[in-house]
Parts: sequence; structure tokens; C-alpha cells
Amino acid sequence: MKISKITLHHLSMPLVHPFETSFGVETHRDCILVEAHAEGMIGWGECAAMSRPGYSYETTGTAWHIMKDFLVPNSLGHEWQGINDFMEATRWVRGHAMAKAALQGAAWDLLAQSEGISLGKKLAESYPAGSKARVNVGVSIGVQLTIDDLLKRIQLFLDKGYARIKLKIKPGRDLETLQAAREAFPTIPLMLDANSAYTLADAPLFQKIDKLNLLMIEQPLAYDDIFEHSKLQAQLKTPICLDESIHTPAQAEWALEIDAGRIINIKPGRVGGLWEGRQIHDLCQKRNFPVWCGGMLETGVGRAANLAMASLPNFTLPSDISATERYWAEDIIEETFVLNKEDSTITVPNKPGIGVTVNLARVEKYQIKTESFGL
Ligand code: OSB
Ligand code: MG
Repeated sequence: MKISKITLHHLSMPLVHPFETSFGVETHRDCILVEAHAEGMIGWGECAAMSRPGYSYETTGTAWHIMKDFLVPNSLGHEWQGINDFMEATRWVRGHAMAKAALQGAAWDLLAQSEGISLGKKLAESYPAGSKARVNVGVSIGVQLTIDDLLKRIQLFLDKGYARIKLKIKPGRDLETLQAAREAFPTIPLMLDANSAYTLADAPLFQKIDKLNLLMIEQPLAYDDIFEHSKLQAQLKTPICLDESIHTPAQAEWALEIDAGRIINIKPGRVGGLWEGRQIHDLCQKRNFPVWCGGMLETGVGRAANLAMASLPNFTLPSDISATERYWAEDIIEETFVLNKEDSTITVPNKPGIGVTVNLARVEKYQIKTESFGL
């Protein structure tokens, strides 16, 4: 296979509801879509980088630069067969996982299309159990203005059928909020995500949170740490889940080795791509640690790829892959992802490739910048 042309699309899409985390409030989601042409097919990938370097050092600006000046020129005209072959041309680029993952995503879409199978099937081809048709999902709720607002929002999503609720916390909006949620909903699968807003000096706070019977505590400490997470995990019975801290399969291995956490949130963008995400899935499975797929407020393109990855057998915990309506009044794909209320799942696309159709008119509507490379 040879990619002859790549178009980058920088979009800015209005979210249906502002999303507040410990690193800021998002009312719009900027993203870059990669449109890769090869042999009469078009493959799509989505770059998870956000407009500001709050979650990660990558931004839509850095990703555009890295793709335009290095990844795209090296990928164009490069003859490849499997995905490892595709990655060979850009392996020399250090870091910039989200930029790389976006291009790798488009390559996976092309690869699965060329074989006439869904991305889920393609990713699962070497697993005896194959891939799942439906993926367990939950919902991630941002920091709300008041506890009352939060309890209403939890109820809203429970009524829609989401079985697992994740609450964002930040300093000053943590213990009291979590206690109120647990008191109002004593038995639901509940978890928190601190997005690296705390330090080891906050261990006493987490010991109190430890009593709330949460599913997991996601990324309490620094985005580049595993050492202090291991010190904190030793003081808690609730499993720590690592998100920001894990950038490579090797780091996942080290974290499990030192008991820095007992669950890993896999985001293909954060770890460099679906190939790396699958590696982490495999190594966790070997050690009997469960994984789940995190979300980055993706459009339908990124969500379709996340669903395919989360259909692998060891994605046993509910993923942050919610229905289209939770994010967008109007998505840029034709399909709408809906929650299967009876079992809190979303059905994995089964058409060839990522299995969704991009609506180019809507891409154009939300586009703030575009550039094409190659012929
Ligand atoms: O930490 O998991 C996170 C969104 C943007 C950046 C980081 C995170 C999130 C979410 C949203 O929690 C998950 C979703 O897409 O539903
Ligand atoms: Mg997180």
C-alpha cells in the first residue's frame, strides 16, 4: 500500500455541555482529522490533542507542525504492508504520540478496508476469542457548579442507562462532592478522575476517599510520575488507574511492576496509536490487570476507532465512550452512536475499516484550517 495524498483538517466543534476538569473548562473541542488517500480508498484518523497543553504537552498547533513537517512527508509515497511497516517511516520521531496516533489511525482504517473487514476484527485477528460486538461504557461528568447540579446530572445519565459514572474532581471540589454522590447513589459503580491535580501530601484525603467504595481512583498525582503513585497505592485499597502517566507500553510494564496502579486507561492518542494501545492491552492481560478505553471528547471518527480497540477481550471495565448526543448536537459522521440501555453498551461498527462515513459538508462547516499534501 502507498498513501498518495494526505489532507489535514483542523476543526473547532461546539460541545453540547461545557466540560470542566482540573486543567480547565472546554466549551469547544478543537481536533485535527487526517484524510489519507491510497488505492482509491480514503482512511480517516483523529488527533486527540486539545487546543491548550493542559492534559498533555501536545496541542492542535504542535500536532499540525509535527504532522505537516515530519510525519506526513515521511509517510507519503512510503510503500508499506502491515502497520509496523507503516510506522517504520516515522519511528525516528520522538514523543508527539497524538500526532503519530492520528496518522496511524488513518493507516489502520485503510488496512482494514483493503481486507474488507472491520477495524475491530483487524485489531483482534490474532486473538482466539475474537472481538466483542458491543463494548461496556460509562460516562465522564465534569466538575459542576454545585453539588445539587452534580446529583441531577448523575441522575440524568443513570436514567439514560449509563451503568458507570466517573466524576472529575479538583482541589476544593473533591471529598464533599464524592461523599454527596455516594450518599445519594449508594450502590452504583462510581469512580473519580483527578487529572493529576494532587500531590503525595494529599494522601490523607485519598484515605478518606478510599472509604467510599469507588471502582478506581484515576490519575491522582503528577502527569509524569509513577514513583509517587506507587507510594500512594500502598496506602489505599481502591485501585489507582493510570491515565496521563502512561505514554508507552514499556511505561505500562514498569508501572505494574512497581504497583503504581492496578488498572490502565488506554487512549490510543496518548500512547502513540492503536498498535501501542493493543500492546498495553496484551501486557496487562498477561498479568491479569483489566483495562478500559479512555476518551478525549472525540468526534465520530476517533470514537469509532476507540470502539474497535475496546472490543478486544481484556477491555473488561466500562470505557469512556459515550453516545454521540453526550458530546455533539451535530457530529461529522453520518452515523449516530447510541447507548444500548439494557446493558450500558455501545455497538461496535462492523462495516469495513472504522466503519463510519465522514460527512464532508460538516467537516467543512467546522473547519478552521485545512491543507493537502501529495497528489
Ligand atoms: O482524563 O479522561 C480524561 C476528556 C478530555 C481529556 C482528558 C479526559 C477526558 C475525559 C472525557 O474524561 C472522556 C470522554 O471522552 O467521554
Ligand atoms: Mg483521565
